[in-house]
Amino acid sequence: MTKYLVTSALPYINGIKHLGNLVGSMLPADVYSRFLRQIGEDVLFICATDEHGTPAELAALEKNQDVETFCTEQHEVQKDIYTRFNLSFDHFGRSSSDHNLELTQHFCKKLMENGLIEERVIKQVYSVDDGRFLPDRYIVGTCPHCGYEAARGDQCENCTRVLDPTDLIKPRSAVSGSSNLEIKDSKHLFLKLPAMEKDLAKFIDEHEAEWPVVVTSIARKWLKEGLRERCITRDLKWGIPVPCDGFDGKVFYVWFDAPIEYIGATAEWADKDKEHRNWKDWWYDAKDVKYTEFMAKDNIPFHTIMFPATLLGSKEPWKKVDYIKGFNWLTFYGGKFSTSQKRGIFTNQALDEFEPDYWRYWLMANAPENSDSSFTFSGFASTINKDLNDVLGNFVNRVLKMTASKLGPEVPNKAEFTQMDKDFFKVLGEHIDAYTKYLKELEFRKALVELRAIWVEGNNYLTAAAPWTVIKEDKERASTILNIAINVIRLYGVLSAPVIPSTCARIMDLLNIENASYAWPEKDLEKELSKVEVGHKFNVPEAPLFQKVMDERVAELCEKYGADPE
Ligand code: B3M
Ligand code: ZN
Repeated sequence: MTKYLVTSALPYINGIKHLGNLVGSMLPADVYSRFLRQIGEDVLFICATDEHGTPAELAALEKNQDVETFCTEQHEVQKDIYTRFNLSFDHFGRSSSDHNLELTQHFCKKLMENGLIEERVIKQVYSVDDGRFLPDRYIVGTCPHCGYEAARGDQCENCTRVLDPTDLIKPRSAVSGSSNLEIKDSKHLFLKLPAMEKDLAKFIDEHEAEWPVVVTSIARKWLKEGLRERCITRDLKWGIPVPCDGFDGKVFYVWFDAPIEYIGATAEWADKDKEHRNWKDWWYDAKDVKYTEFMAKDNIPFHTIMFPATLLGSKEPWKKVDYIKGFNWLTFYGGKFSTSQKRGIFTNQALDEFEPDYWRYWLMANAPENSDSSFTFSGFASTINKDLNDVLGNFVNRVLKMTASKLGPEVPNKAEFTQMDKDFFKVLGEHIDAYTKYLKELEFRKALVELRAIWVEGNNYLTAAAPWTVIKEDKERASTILNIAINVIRLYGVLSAPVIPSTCARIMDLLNIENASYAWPEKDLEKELSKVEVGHKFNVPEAPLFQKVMDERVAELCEKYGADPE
C-alpha cells in the first residue's frame, strides 16, 4: 500500500505569519492530509519552525533575548496558533533539533566525499563594533543611483536596483548603525550545483508533465540561466556548526538545513513512539511513499533545485518529492501584507476576529492557485454570508428545527424513495465524484466549487420537495424527505471535514453522533444516506452554525487593519 508523506514549507521563526503564509503552505497541506486520512490512506503530515539565520538572531536582539530562548518561545507561539486553526500536523518540529543537526552534517560529509563541495575564500563585511560579520542586507547606506539614504546592501528599496554592499555611499551596520566596518577574508563551503546540472535537469524532466506550471517554470528558469556554485555556509553563531577543520564559528546557511528538517522532524516524530515508528520507512529507500510538498512560489527554487541537489548529491537512496503544490501570492487589497506598515491581517488577529473555519473556508475557496488572489473584507463577508451561512448553515438549521417542531426530535420514518429523491441522489453523487477527484488532484478552488454545489443541491431538494407543505396531506412522505435531509446533514459533516473540521464536529454533535466516523462516503449513496437510523434522537440547534458578517463590521475591520474600503 502507498503511504503518503505531506510536508508544508516551514514557517520562519522571526514573527507571527499572515494569512498569505497560511494559505500558501500549511492550510492546503492540512486539507489534503485530512482528506487522505478520510479516504483511509496512511498519512504523515510534517511541519516545523525554521529557526536559523540572521533574521532570527536580529529578532531576538530586538526583544533583548538570547536567540535560543527567543526561538523556544516563538515556536510555542506559532504552534498554538496552528493548533487553533486546526492544522492536523502529525508533528510540528524545530529545525534547531538534534536530528536536524546530525542529518545536516551527514549530508555535508556525503557531498564532500562525492566531490560536490568546494572551499573558497570570499570577502565579507565585518562590523567591528557589533563584533560580527554582516550579511549584505544588514549593511545600509546611501544608494549611488537615487540617493535614498536607507538602501540595503543587496538592493535599494526605493529604486529597486540590485546592489553590492561596496556600492553604498557611507555604509553602516543595520544592527548598530556603526560605520566602523572592515572587509575581511572568510573561508566558505560552496555546493557545486553545475556539476549536478544533468541530474537535476533529469529530475525536473521526470515531473514536468505532472507538476503545476508555476513550479516547473521557476525550476526551468533556474536551469536555463545556468546553475552557479552556491555558498552553503555563513559567518554566524546561530545555526548548525560546520563539521570541518578551520570552520569554527561558522554555521550552515539556513536554506541548506531547513529542508533537511523535513527529515529531522520525521525523526522527532518517530522518537515519540520508538516501538511503532521508524522515520527511515518514510525517507530512506522508501519506494512505497508518495511525497507531496506544499509551498509558496518564492520557496520553489530551493525545493526543485537546492534540496534535490542535496539528496541526489549524497548518492544515497533518499526519498525525493513526487509532487510539488506551489502557490502564488495572496494579496491584501491588491498590495503586499506588511508587518512594519501594519497592513493586512495576521494569523493571531484573524483568530481574534472569527472562528477558524470562516478563514479556512474563505482561504481555500480563494486559494492563489493559478494566479495571485486578493483578500478584501467585503469579499470575505460575502463568501461567509452566502456560502457558509445561507447555504450550509441554513440547511442544517432549517431541517433540524422543522423536523423537531413538526415530528419531534428523532429521525423520522422513511417510506419508498420517489423519482425526485433518486434524481437528487444522482446529482449529489456526481458532485461528490467531482469533489473527490479535485481533492485528489489538489485542485482546491475547483474542489470548493463542488463542495458548495453539494450544499446547494440539498437546499434545492428541500425547496422542490417542500416537506412543510406536503406534511399537511401526506405525513409519511414528509417524514421520508426529512429523513433524507437529516442523513444529508451527516453526509455534509463528512464531506466538509477536510475544509471546516470544527463545524463538522458541531454538526456531528447536533446529530448526537458519538465518535463520529468521517470515512469518505461509499459509492452507494442510498446506503450512505441511511446511516442515521430511524428513531435516532438529535439535538435541536440553539444558534445557527454561522453568523453573518454585516456591513458595519466590514467597515470596522477595514479601519482596524489598514484596508482602503473599495
Ligand atoms: N522558512 C519560508 C520563508 O520563510 C521558509 C521555508 C523553508 S521550507 C524548508 O519564506
Ligand atoms: Zn536607489
